[in-house]
Amino acid sequence: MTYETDGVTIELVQGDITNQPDIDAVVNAANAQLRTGGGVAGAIHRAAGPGLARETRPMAPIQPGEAVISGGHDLPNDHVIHVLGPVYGRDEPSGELLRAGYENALDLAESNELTSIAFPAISTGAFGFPLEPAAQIALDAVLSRAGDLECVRRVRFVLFDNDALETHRSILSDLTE
Ligand code: AR6
Repeated sequence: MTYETDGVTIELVQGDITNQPDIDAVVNAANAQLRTGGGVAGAIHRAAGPGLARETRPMAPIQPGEAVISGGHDLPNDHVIHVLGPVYGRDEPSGELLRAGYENALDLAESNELTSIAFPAISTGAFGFPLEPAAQIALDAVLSRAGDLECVRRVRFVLFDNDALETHRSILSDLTE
């Protein structure tokens, strides 16, 4: 599914965040130490190679809602934007922190003059944020920011399974009707 607003195309796809070769920056659902881990962080660090952790070590730790940018190393992307999402039920207010993560990632893409960015569903795995409210926050954050974006022209959500894709699809339809 694609949706265009203010010259920005929002794309929803099912796939793997490490296999998005046509995108300038992929977003990592990071841990505070910016190390490898499970889920997205494990996949990104495996695909990027050890140079990624070497580069990110001096930038750690980061706080919930914060974003930092690195090179893409062996990934097909020039950059990785590392976002620490909130742990649901621990980092409060979790909705505001999740929104800040998306906004800060978009700001970093803008300040680095990138034209495309791909997000996974931050915090919805190990960090336990329920998928529906997380998708609502993520999509609303991007839709609300679209009018302010000058460089970013494509925002892709890469959803790991069909359930996550369908949830995002239905929420994007509701938000834009
Ligand atoms: N591509 C796209 N989406 C994926 C992929 C992938 N390769 N792998 C998993 N997902 P998570 P979090 C989905 O746990 O909740 C790590 O251990 C997954 O189905 O990666 O922010 C870090 O080290 C889920 O919907 O991120 C942190 O400690 C979503 O991506 C912690 O987990 C996010 O799942 C971060 O937890």
